[in-house]
Amino acid sequence: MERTFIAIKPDGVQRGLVGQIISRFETKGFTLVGLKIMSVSKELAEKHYEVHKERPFFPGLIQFITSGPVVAMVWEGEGVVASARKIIGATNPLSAEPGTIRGDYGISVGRNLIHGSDAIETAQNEISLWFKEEELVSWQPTLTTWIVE
Ligand code: DAT
Ligand code: MG
Repeated sequence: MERTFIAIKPDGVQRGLVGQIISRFETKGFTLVGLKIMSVSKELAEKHYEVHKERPFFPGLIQFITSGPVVAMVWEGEGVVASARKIIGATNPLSAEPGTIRGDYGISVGRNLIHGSDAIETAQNEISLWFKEEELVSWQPTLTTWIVE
């Protein structure tokens, strides 16, 4: 089953939005299979954002993501990678549609609340970077037949 990596960034945690953000994925019908709050090391942050290492915003991005607790999650379900990106909204919260997480809660690209994997392969790499296999729980919610035909 398809899985994606989602992280609530330090601004989302500090602003007390963890519950509301988790709710968006839960009520959509996706299944939470991994969850932890953690301090992010510089090494993990740099690996996670490696594709952006030449960009001018990279140092600020690493500083920000390591500046406070992050809530790391793995969500599962059909089409979850692309759907989660839609739920999250555009990278710049000012361009993100109302109804998306970034569209509803943010105004600044450097404080955009949440990360979501951008493709299935990226998701697999990010999940193995952030979680050990034994930290993930495969389970079948009893509600499934009411959500998936
Ligand atoms: P996304 O998080 O939507 O996948 P991305 O992968 O292009 O966006 O960039 C990763 C993060 O880097 C993004 O969430 C916020 C930061 N970022 C991106 N572009 C930026 C910019 N022009 N200025 C400042 N920060 C930026
Ligand atoms: Mg990205």
